[in-house]
This record gives sequence, C-alpha cells and structure tokens, in this order.
Amino acid sequence: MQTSIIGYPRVGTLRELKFATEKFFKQEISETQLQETGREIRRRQWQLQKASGLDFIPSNDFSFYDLMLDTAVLFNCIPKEYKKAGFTALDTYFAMARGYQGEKGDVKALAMKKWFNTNYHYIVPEVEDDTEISLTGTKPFTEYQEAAALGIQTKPVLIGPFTFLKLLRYKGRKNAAAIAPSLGAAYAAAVQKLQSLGATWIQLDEPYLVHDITGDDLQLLKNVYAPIFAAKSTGKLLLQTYFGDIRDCYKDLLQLPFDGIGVDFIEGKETQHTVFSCAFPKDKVLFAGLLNGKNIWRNHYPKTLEILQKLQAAGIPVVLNTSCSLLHVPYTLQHETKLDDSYKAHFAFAEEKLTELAELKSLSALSDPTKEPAYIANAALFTNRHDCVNEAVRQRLSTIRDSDFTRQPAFAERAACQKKAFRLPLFPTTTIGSFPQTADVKAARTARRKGEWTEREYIDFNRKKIADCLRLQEELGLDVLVHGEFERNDMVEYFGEHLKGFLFTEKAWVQSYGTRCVKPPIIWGDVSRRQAITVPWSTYAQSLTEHPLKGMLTGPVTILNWSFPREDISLKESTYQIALAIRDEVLDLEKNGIRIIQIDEAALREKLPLRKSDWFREYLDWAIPAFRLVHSGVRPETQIHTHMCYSEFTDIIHAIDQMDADVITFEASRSDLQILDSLLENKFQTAVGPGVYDIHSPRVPSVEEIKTAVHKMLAKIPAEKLWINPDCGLKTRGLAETSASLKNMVQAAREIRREQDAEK
Ligand code: THG
Ligand code: ZN
Repeated sequence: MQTSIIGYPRVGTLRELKFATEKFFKQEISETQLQETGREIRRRQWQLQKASGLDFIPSNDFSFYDLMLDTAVLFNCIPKEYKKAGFTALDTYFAMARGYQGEKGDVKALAMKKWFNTNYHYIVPEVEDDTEISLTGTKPFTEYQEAAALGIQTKPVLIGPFTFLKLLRYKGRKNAAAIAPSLGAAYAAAVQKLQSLGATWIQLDEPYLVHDITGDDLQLLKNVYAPIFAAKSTGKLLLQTYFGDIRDCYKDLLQLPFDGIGVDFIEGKETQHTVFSCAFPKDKVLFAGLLNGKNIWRNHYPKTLEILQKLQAAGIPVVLNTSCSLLHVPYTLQHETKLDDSYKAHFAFAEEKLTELAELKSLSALSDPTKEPAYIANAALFTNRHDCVNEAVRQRLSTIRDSDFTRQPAFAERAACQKKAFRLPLFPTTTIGSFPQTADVKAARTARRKGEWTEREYIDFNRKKIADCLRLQEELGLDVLVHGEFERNDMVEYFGEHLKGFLFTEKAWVQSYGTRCVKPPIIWGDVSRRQAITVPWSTYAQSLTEHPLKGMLTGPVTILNWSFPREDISLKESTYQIALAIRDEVLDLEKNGIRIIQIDEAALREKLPLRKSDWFREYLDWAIPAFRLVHSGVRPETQIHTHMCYSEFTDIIHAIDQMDADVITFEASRSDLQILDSLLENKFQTAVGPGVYDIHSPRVPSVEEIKTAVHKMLAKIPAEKLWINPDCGLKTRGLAETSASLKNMVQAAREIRREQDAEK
C-alpha cells in the first residue's frame, strides 16, 4: 500500500515565508530574495517528505498568497484594473490579493472568503465577459521541474475546474456554463504540459463536490472535464475531494475516466457507507483519507487499520491519504519546548503525520500488526488520557434549565430601555474592538513572555496604550469606545490561555490568509474560568472616559471553532462548557460598570455543515443556544453586541436573529452589500452595523466612498437600527491609515446625520 498527502503547509516551519513577504511589501527585500525564500521552503519540505517514505509528494501546493488566486492567474482571469503600467507579474498578483494604493493607481483587493468550513480564506477570482481564459501561467510547471531537478518525482496539484467554476465571481452576463468550454480547454493544456514534463499523477482538487450536488452540477462537471479527459495520455488523473462525503455523485464519478478518486473518511459521515455500497472499478485507485488533516490528535491505528482491511477485503486498490491538505495543521511538534511530553504524545502535526503514514504503511503490510511496538504504543494513547475531566464543570452543565437560554425582557422592551440609558446619536459610530498591534505592542508581549519585563511593567505599558487609544477615539469623535485589546495576541488564543482546560503552543502557527497566521489553542479537557479575565482592562478603560466603553469578549462557538477541538466529547458539550465560562465573565463585567458588552461570534458560520440538511440538527441547534446561554443573565439596560466576519449569513438569517443580541456588526464591504436585501425581507430585528469599509486592505477609504456605502444601507435598513463601523477589527492595520480611515468614517456619519435632519 502506498501513501499520499493532499498538500502541505507553506508558510515555513518558523513562518519564514510570512516574514519575507511582509518585508517584500515594505520594500525591504527584493523579489529575487522573496523567490529564494519560497524555493528554499519548497526544497526543505519535498526532501523531508521524501525522507519520510511518502509515495505521493505534492507540488504546486506552495503559494505566495493563495491557491485560488494562483489558479486565476494561471488561466488569465486577471481583471483589467490590476494590469497597471510598470507592474511586474508579482505586483499584479499582490494587487489582486491586497489592493494597491500608490503612484501607479488605486485599486481595491478582490474579495476574500472562507475556504469551505475552515479558518483559511481564499481570494475570489472574477471573470468579466471579455476575460480570455487560457493557459498563460507557468507556476505548476516550474514547481514540478524544480522538484524533478532535486530528484523528486511529484504529484502536481491543481484546484479542479468544477470547484473553480463554482467559486468564481461572474461580473458580466456569462455564467459557469458559458465559460466551462474555455476553462476546460485551458486545464487540458495544463494537463498536457505536465504530462510532457513527465508527471505521472495529477491531482485535481474538487472539494465543492461535498455539497448537495444537483444534476445540473454534475452536467457542468462532465462538460468542463471533457477536454481534460481528451488530453489525458501518459498521465493519470486523481479526482480529490475533502471536507465531507460525496454521497450524491460517487457512483457517477466512478463512471468517468479518472484513475483515482480521493475521499474523506474523517469528515465524510457517509463515506464508508458510500464506498462499500457499490462495486469499485478494477482500473481505479481509491485514495482513502483516513488521517485527519484538520485536527492535531494522533491517528487511532487500530481503527484505521480495520478500515484499510475492509477496503482490501472488498478488493479496492487503496492509497492511504490524509483527509484534506495539511495546510490546516501546524508544521511540527519539535519546536514545542514547554508542552509536557505526556501531552505531546497525543498530538501529530504535519511532520508527525508523515511519520504516522509511514508507520501505518508498514503495519498494514503485516498479517498481525497488534504485536508491533508502534501499534501497542498507539493503542495505549486511547486508553489513558489524564486530567481531562472536571466533575464540577459536568455538574454545573447538568443543572442548566431551558430558561437559562432566554434573555428577559424581549428585544423591543430592552431596546427602549437602552435608548433612554445611552442617548446615542442617530448612526452611532464604533469600532469592532482591536486597534493596531504595532511593533511596540508585540515587543511588550514578547518581553513579558521571556520574563524581561515584570507583570507591573507590562500592565503599565498596556494601560498607557489604552489611555492613548481612548484619547485618539475621543479626538476622532467616535461614540462607543473600546480599550483596543493590546493585551491580546489573538481573540481566541488569549481566552484559551486564560481558561482552564486549554493547552497552548509556542510555534504551532496555521495560515489564515495571505501572510497572516493563527495559533489555535488545544481543548484538552473540561473548560472553566479561573478568575476574571478582561475585567481589569475594561474597567480601567471605562474609568478614563465618559463615553460608553464596550467590553470585548469572544463567544463560545468562535472559541471552539478556532481551537483544535476534543474528539472524546461532543462539540456541543465542549461549547456549552465554554459558554458557561464566558457567561461568568459577562456578569462580572456588568457588575463592574461595563454597560455595553460585545461577544464576538466571528466564526459562527465557519462550521455550518456544508450540506443544508445537516445545518440545524448537526450545528445550529446547539450553536445558537450556546450564544444565548452566555448573555441571558444580563439586565435589560445592558447592551449586548456581537460581530461576525465573512458573514455570508443570508441563508441563516433567522438563526442569527435568534442569537438575540441587541446589535450585530459584520463584514459587508468586500461582498457588495447583498446581505442588506435579506435583512429587509426577513424583518431582521437586531440593530446592525454592516462594515462601511474593508479593513483587510491598507487603503484609506474616502468620505464619499463611505457615504455611498451608507446610503445603500439606508435604502434597506431603518435609520434607527443602523450603526456605522469598519468591517472588522483593526489589529492588522497601521496607525496612520487607521486614524485616517476612522476620521473619514466619522466625517461621513456626521454628514449623513445632517442630511437626515435636513430631510425632516
Ligand atoms: N483569530 C483567529 N482566527 C481568525 C481571526 C482571528 N480567523 C479569521 C480572521 N480573524 C482572520 N484574520 C486574521 C487577522 C490577523 C491575524 C490573523 C488572522 C494576525 N496574525 C498575526 C500574524 O500573522 O502576524 C499573529 C498574531 C500574533 O502576533 O500573535 O494578525 O482574529 N484565531
Ligand atoms: Zn470580523
């Protein structure tokens, strides 16, 4: 049996690519130096994979920003506005990813969206009616040759044409069916070129197939693949799916001339049933995704070997695979010096997963693997796991009642109380919570962590930052202020570090978008709060201002979704435990005079099942109650805010309203304000702050631009329900662009208030 992986992380074991790219953005290094960093990372990981004994080594899984963007560039889907005079190919590429503002012009970035149900974000390519789709790029070919020159035969990886068609944004009249022929031909040319270079297997990733697939979808897939099949000669094609099962199209896919089908046994609840319920063609190979590519727990060998045996007994030729790309886990446990070995024994990051693949490969070749040390050691991990149960937490959870999920009084009555209590102007202005994490802020955290600063020095530093931040917000004229979150590395990791039951790592970075990474904490055991977490910072900040100060918390669903979750208890149970811990913090903030509390559910949508039929039963039926459990205990005049990122929530709008917050802010500026219609149609009751400008880009929006966005909002949202705020937190931005942008935002709000007065 051979082994395979779908893809590998690319940011570098110590985030070398991130640092090089950011230096390149600041023009501190040349393009040549950046390219060299990329080449070095690729070389190191190919050689590591080869040394591990991996049979199918991927290439073209590397990217300077994102694979969807790479695919767009490969096939010439480059909107006209990014082709500036004097731009290099790389400048054009980065302008599409991040926008560009400078001597050569002013263009916005392409939209960015969540990659399926992960915390990775992809760039949404656009096609216009006159876009000429054809093979114009070279990246997969040069990377294939680069590996070949090192003596390593690789399996080139491309995002498949069906998934690409489904995720594209169509700017003109042409739809997916209209561009399928030219896209299919362009892919065919790429496949031909790879074959001519010597590629034996070519992987086409089609994760979109794990959605509910219709007959039309299947027809589209067949159409776009027709020229690709025609181009197949010496090479073999692997259709790779992940993030779920392909129950509705598996049988049809087996009829097509693919040489391999990759399925996900981890997230695909129906995968086993699907695979064993029909005969497998003799001329194909099943790439069985049995190692979790998304979570960091060790694989359970006895279980995996059992499934492999069943597949072999059914006469199915198998390659052992990961369930998805390893992009979603950190590189290696080797840099984790502080985690005790008794914990580390339970984890496998990307590098350790390579070892697991190798061990499983040799175990699976034995008639009785159960006597092998590797097998015995692995099996033992699943029988003894220490300190993960906390009886007090379980006891508390068992006593919650239905009434604990409902805030009193109802929305309208609370809204009236709050209106009187706060006396805010029409269109109140606020921010999402974080302010720029400038170099001094990060340096302070590092100094504290390394023990170079005392706790007192660290607190004083942060207090000074808070004071400066409040002064800035008052000068800018914002209405509801925040303390700026200088004490937080990340909105989830910070709470993980302060709650019992979590473990955290030092270098376990996972790419979130572009050069940005996150370090998800690990939920090891039952969760509870040790002591107040944010209260000292928020009360200090409130003591400095007459304005309402918004206390900032992260909600239980987001903490769960952005951590590595347990696999020994349900997600629901884990989330309810976190909800009770955050509930304690909410009530403490209120007791200490904080009158507005934001409980971010930035990631609420992220783990919404990809199949609609699972939405409620598998997720929303506990995710929404978990949020309600957090805030149901507050007084009527305490205002509860929430925030959601990448809020494609048109289709779950009722569930969002059921969270029963008083105000919700969300991303809207990069996604052309479609959501406003559905807010109107669905009589959304929660007050809303659709972001008026995009914070993921360094460009400063003009007053006019912001006013235009607000006018569009006012056409759909009653004036008394509208808040004015940026898209998301400001932590990734510089101070200068932040002040300039917020100044324009406040100015826009003022002008719009004046216009409204004039109309009366
Ligand atoms: N936290 C977590 N996940 C997230 C977000 C988050 N996913 C969605 C969205 N926000 C992604 N956005 C970001 C924004 C900024 C950063 C990461 C993800 C970021 N990271 C620092 C970096 O890469 O330089 C590292 C953080 C640090 O210095 O400690 O700035 O907010 N969990
Ligand atoms: Zn956000």
